Amino acid sequence: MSNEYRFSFGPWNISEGADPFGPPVRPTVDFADKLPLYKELGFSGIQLHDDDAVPDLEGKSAADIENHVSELKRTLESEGLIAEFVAPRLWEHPRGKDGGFTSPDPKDREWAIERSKRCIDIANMLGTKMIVLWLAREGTYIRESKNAAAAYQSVVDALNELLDYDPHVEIAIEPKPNEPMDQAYAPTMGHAVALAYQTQDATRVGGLLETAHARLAGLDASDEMAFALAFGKLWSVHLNDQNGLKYDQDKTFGSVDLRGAYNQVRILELGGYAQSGRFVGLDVKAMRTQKAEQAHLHLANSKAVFVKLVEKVRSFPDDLQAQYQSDGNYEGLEMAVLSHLLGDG
Ligand code: XUL
Ligand code: MN
Repeated sequence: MSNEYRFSFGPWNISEGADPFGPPVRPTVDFADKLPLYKELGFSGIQLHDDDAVPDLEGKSAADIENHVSELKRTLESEGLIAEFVAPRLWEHPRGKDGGFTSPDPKDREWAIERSKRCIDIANMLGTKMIVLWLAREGTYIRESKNAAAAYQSVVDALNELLDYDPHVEIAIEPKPNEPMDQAYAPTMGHAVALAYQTQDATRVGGLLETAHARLAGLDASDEMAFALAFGKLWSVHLNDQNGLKYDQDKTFGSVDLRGAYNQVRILELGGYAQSGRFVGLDVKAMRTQKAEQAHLHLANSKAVFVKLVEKVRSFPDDLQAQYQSDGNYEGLEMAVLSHLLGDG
């Protein structure tokens, strides 16, 4: 089994730099023009939303969708790219404005399930079993707007319907505690894994852990990964970084908390993640100040930091750790880790 990691990112990670306070500052890069960058930067996997794969998805017939996806499959193959997963972008559609699966309106709930089934079809056509559910608007702006207990059951019902629809589908839940909602129903990996175990086939529901989302929940990303790993449920990651309990920033991996990044890599190493064949996904944004020609460096840099940290983890002397542990000398262990990261030992 290989010791090597495979890397992926999504086309939205090369963006025009718009934020809630200002419009785009870089020209749009066409989807087709993003694809050659993957190989150039050493990425073999592509993460897709359903409407990244099929633009204007809602207006297309089943036949149109099939034609579009088979052409995309050929294009991805010619670029040497593997589709890691497809994710239904439920949060941008008016029907999903109060959450799809947990909307008080049964028509919205039906729409969310149908759209997710189309997403499974697209994933299958692209040769991947995995869909990712970031339950973006499944939550509340005000507590009184929903019955939270009933809402959790709606999520489980929806998961069951999707598991029924395709006996091979694997569903990875991406937890996030807030943004766009004040309070989300799946804020942590604990919630994602608990939901998985409530479904009719827990073996086919897992999680995707994003660094920034864990940080926003006030949690340690490596512990969140470890929790999923302990139950065989870490099916993907969105590595990035985050400065404090603020808006979701999607910064370059390791750029804020290098020690935290080291610990995420360490836990992936200890959990045999490379050998599992799962992708190391990035979910990073270029700074708005970045020029168009350099608006891919955040991807190259995140991957480079990851690869360097793999070396750091692999070269940390295990016997030293065992010795500090048995001496109960965690101050010593801490300094050994810091020295190692600083290149002194
Ligand atoms: C949202 C987020 C999304 C998902 C993919 O914060 O992380 O990019 O990862 O839709
Ligand atoms: Mn993400």
